[in-house]
Formats: sequence, structure tokens, C-alpha cells
Amino acid sequence: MRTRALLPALALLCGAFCACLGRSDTVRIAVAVPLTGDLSTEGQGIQRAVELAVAQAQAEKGLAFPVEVLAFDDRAVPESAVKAANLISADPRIAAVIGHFTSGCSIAAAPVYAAAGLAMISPIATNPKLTRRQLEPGWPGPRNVFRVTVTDDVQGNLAAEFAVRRLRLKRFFVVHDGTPYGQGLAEEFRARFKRLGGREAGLEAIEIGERDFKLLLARILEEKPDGVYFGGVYPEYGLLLKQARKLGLKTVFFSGDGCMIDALFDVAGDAAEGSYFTMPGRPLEQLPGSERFIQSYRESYPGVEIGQYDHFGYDAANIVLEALRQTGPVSGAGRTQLIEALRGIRHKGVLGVTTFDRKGDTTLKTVTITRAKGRQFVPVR
Ligand code: ABU
Repeated sequence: MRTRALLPALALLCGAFCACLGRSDTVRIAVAVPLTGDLSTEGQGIQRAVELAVAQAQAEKGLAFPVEVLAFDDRAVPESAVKAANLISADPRIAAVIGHFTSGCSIAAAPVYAAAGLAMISPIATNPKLTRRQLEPGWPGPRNVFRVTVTDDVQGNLAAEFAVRRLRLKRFFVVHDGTPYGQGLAEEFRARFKRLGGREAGLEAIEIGERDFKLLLARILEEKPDGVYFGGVYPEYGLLLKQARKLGLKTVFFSGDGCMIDALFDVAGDAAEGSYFTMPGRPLEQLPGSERFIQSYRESYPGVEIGQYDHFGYDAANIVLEALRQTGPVSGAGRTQLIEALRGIRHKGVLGVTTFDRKGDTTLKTVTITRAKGRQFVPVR
């Protein structure tokens, strides 16, 4: 299996808050996401959202101490994520990590942070294993992992129910990219689809970075399924859709949040039209807490489109800031205090009121189904 290319060194970028450098009570928040590579647009958006949350907190003087943001590039490669996690854990002034973006990176890095007693909040890594593992024996530290997104068991189940009950589809061909996210989501869909009486027309894995799906599509054409379910992210999915439509494959396509990203339309063009997606939560504009976020994001980053999942990063950062207001500045071994504060947090943010369950997962469980229409994702359920 090919993986995205590794950078020899991790890029360490200082956030915009250098005025606070040099003060001994300065608290650092790390944001560890893909800043280069295929998923860099999403990572950079989350970085901007975290920096916005911190800048607002400082401007509103809601904090008695300075906070700075340090950004680390994991390139969406688990090995790079572990390197970043080691660097982050070694800095005693980093109080918490917002990250990582992919489930593969998050799962790889989480035990490193646990061993250092460092809190991690993933904005959008959705594989259930990420948080479940910390309840198992042998976890190398405190239960330090949190996330603000609903998980793939909920997404996969809802997609299967919609496919069977609403779309009346009986035979699905399932494709995934072999990653913890893509394969995990596809497995959740398969299991529920079969329990609901659906039949599997085929199951195939592709590789990250794969660009030519001729052989796979020939097989799908031969099987004539009612639908294709894809577990993975948009760069590969966009090409799969494009090539499928070019070959005249008219079947229904369905995928998850990793494909429901505007950049899909840049890759797939009109071939994405009519395909279905699941996304955690509700579309940003429909969230009651979104107005201030949208306005301040646009003021701070004129001309920059708000990414599909930037507000997840924004809420994650505000949750860390709220916990820091309770604990005051933490560093080194004292960072575990922040984990305790996060466990009890009740944060009213853009996503709604976030609290965490015993596993560290958000108690917000809404999933929306959308359909691509005119290069937009239109909610259908
Ligand atoms: N949840 C979509 C993409 C991130 C992940 O790997 O989970």
C-alpha cells in the first residue's frame, strides 16, 4: 500500500501571537493537522479557526495569561503525526493539542500524548477506536483523548438506513481506502446494511494516492449494484466518481464526511452531482451559534472560504480555553489538571452544547445526510 510522502522534517509554525513570547506564564496550544499535502486545505482551515478562537479570547481579556498557538504539520501521515506528537509532548509549556485531522494520525499520536499527560481534542477524526482504546488496560497514561465530532458508527449506520429505507437500494458495492477512517466507516455501513437485509455486490480496497480505477470500475460495472459506498477521503473519491461517470456508471454513490468537502467538486466536477454524503452535525449556516463565528472568520481572513470543518477546530480551541480559565496556566506534570477540567466541561459553542461522555466523545450525536446539487451539499435528511 502506498502512503502519502513523508516530509523529512516537520514544519513548525508560530501562530500570530508572538507578543506573548518571553512571558513565563505563557500557555501554548498546539494544533497538529495536515498543513501540506492532499488534505492541507482542511488542516490550514482548522489552524486558522484555532488561531481565531485564541485571538478572540485574548482580545476580550477573558484570560489572565497569554496564550500562543503552535502549528505542526502531520501531512496526514501517521508516522509524521507520531513525530509531531513527540515534539509537542517534549515542550512542557504546551497545555493541550487540537488534532489530529485524520483518524489514522489521531490513533497513532494519542498514546504519545497520554504518556506525557497531555490532553488531545480531535476536531474531526471519526473512527470510534480513537477514544475507546483509552478505556482498555495498558493505556499509557490518563484518559486524555477527547473529540468534538460524532463517530463513524453513527455515520455508517445512518447511511445504511437511508440507503435501504429511503432510497430502497438492495445491493451495494463497498470500496474503501484501507485507512482506519475509510475502512472503519465502510465496515460500519456494511454491517448495518446487511442487518437491514441488504446484499453485498462486492468489497474492494483501493490505495491512498491511487489515480486509476479502471479495473475496479470494470468489476463494479459487471456486478451492476444498486449503489456504491465509499469509505475514504475526497482526493481518491473525486477521481473514482469522475471515471465512473465517464464509463457510464449511473448507480447511486454514497460516502462520508471525508468526501463531503468542497474540494471534491474541484476533482470530480459535475460527476459528483447526485451523490449522497453523511456529515457530523448540521451545516454551519443552520447552527444557532454560527453567526459570530462566520462573521469574525470573514473579518479575520478576508477572501478565505470557511472550510467544511473549521468550526470543529474553533469549538475545540474554545473548549481548551474554557478549561484553561478554570485551571489557570498549566505546564509539565501539571497538564493533567487540564484533562480533569475537560472531562467536566459544558461548552456552548458553534456546534451546540458540548459535553464529553466517559470515553471522551461528544454527547452531540446529530448526523446530516446531504446530496450534491449544483456543486453544493444540500441537506436531504
Ligand atoms: N472524519 C473524516 C476525515 C478524518 C478522519 O480520518 O477521520
